[in-house]
Amino acid sequence: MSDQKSDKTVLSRRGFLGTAALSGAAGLVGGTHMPAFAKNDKKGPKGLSAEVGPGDLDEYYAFNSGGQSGEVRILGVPSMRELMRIPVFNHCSATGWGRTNESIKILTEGLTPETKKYLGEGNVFLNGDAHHPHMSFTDQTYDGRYVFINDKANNRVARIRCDVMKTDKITELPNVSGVHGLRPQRYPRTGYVFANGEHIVPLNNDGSKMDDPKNNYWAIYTAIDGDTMKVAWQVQVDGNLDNGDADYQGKYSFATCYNSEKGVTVEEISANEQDWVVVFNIALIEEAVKKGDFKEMGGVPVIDGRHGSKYTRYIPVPNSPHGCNAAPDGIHLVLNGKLSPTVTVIDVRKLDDLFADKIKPRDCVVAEPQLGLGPLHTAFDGRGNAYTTLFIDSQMVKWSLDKAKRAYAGEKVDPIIQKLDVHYQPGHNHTTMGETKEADGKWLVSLNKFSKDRFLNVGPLKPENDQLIDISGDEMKLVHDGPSFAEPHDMLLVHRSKVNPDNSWKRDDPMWEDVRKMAEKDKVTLEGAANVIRDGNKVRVYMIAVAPMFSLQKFEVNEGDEVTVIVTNMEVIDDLTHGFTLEGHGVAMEIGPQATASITFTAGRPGVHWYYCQWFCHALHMEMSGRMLVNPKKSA
Ligand code: K7E
Ligand code: CUA
Repeated sequence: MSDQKSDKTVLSRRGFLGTAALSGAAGLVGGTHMPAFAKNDKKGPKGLSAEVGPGDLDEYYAFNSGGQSGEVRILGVPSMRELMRIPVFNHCSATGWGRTNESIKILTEGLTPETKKYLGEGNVFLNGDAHHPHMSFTDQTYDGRYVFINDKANNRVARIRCDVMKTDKITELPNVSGVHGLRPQRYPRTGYVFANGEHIVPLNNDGSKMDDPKNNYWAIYTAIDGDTMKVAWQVQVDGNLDNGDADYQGKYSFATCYNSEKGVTVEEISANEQDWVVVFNIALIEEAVKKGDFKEMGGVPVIDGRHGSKYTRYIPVPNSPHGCNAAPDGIHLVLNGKLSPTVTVIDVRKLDDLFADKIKPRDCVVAEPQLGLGPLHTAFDGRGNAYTTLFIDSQMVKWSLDKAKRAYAGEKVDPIIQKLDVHYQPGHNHTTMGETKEADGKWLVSLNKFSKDRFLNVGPLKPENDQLIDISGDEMKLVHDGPSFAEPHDMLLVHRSKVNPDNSWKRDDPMWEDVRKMAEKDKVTLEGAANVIRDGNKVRVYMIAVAPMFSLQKFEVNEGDEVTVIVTNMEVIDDLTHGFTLEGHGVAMEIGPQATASITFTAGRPGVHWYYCQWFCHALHMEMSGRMLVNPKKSA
């Protein structure tokens, strides 16, 4: 089944960059592989069914990144049904994310002083580029507390609370450009969230040292405290940082580098035949922070982790490696070669000796199988098999870790078990529970960057294609195509037993702490019937929502007033969400059962303006409305 001969083509730089990356030649981004399965066959080889009947529940939650859409999406697996969208770095018309006071606070409070100044008081970034959603761990497995995700576009890391499936903290990382790879600490718990700065920039990026990138530009590795979402420490490294992972022991974390050259053009960046993976020694770094062996920059400790540092090691890896994946055996780390047809396997048990300088960096390598063209990411089934995406070959390759090690040791054995065509050009892949010690080897999802001819034509912009593959048997079997909008880079697949969201908000939730304090000052309660408080030209309008009515069906303000509307949903029934939309003011928000939400705007338009509930809630939902009367300014 394996096809190693045809993979012997070692990627010449000219070949890859010239034909695939730059020109997008038809053979490389076009589908040269025919689908090797019956189109309507939804059963895997062992009979695992992707069919989830009406009313039946999926076995797994998938948390998909929304890429440049800036959000996170929840899917059910194996049905691949999209269940929910969680606004994170984006702006959401339905929920008012980016517009409500509660979301603006979350979107602004973690910004650096420079960014706050640049955006101006109360303004938020409207975009983000979300790549890597990962759940918090306790003792090497998912614990259902949080999902963390990076924003490459505006250098942020966000946290989603899994009890209500809403974002609750966003932190901008100082000193960093292009926050890309992100992974939580697996053991003893999260703990740290590790985030990679992909782009090299001057350390004091203030315009003073913009030339001579080789000497003046740096990449920064960040550890964020997952409990407080504050930066714990940063490490200055040589080269750049792409993807990362953490070990299963809580001792080391890792980041791949594809720009050891510190180039600033494609040619420069991909010049070297080898780049590296950086290994971070967590205990030594923590000690350095305690002892004060750092420079403080942007309010956080920055440790020198460049070559020669005792806090890091650099292990050479061919060639511009991308994905960085720790196997659930707790021993192996796979670095995906990208421009090299190989993946490099490291045994993390050798790292103690590496830091003690008893062995050389490459002595940590225990396998380097040649898999095919464009290996980007690897997932695991918990049975000793690995699954690597081949971007250029448009394939998923299943291979044996053990055989790869034996081949590296000189034995004549082929580690490749099977290659399966995927449609087309896969980036990340993910297996059920595959990044935990509870990897169960049931399903694999291939997140493909192109769909081409797989769906009805929707115009020049095509969906991506998230394909579901049954890996429960000896052979991988493709069972489902899943179109998705821009652009799931990564996914986490967690068993439903680990995730237990609430059906309703709790009235003492910290989300509306500020509004509660405001109500106390105004001597009203959020749960009280209806109050309009005037405070100079500021007006606070408190109301509750119970289907099919707002407790205020009319309120009056003056032109120019700054109006804050605070709505509390008093429903005790599951799934009874209300909304508040004010016509002609760009004002809309979601109010979930037992939640409070608030929104502030200027009453700039004299006249009658209706507000209404935009969340269908009742047979009289259309009638769930009221009027804001704005008195014109009296002319002097
Ligand atoms: Cu490979 Cu940002 Cu994880 Cu995209 S990265 S594919
Ligand atoms: Cu309340 Cu619709």
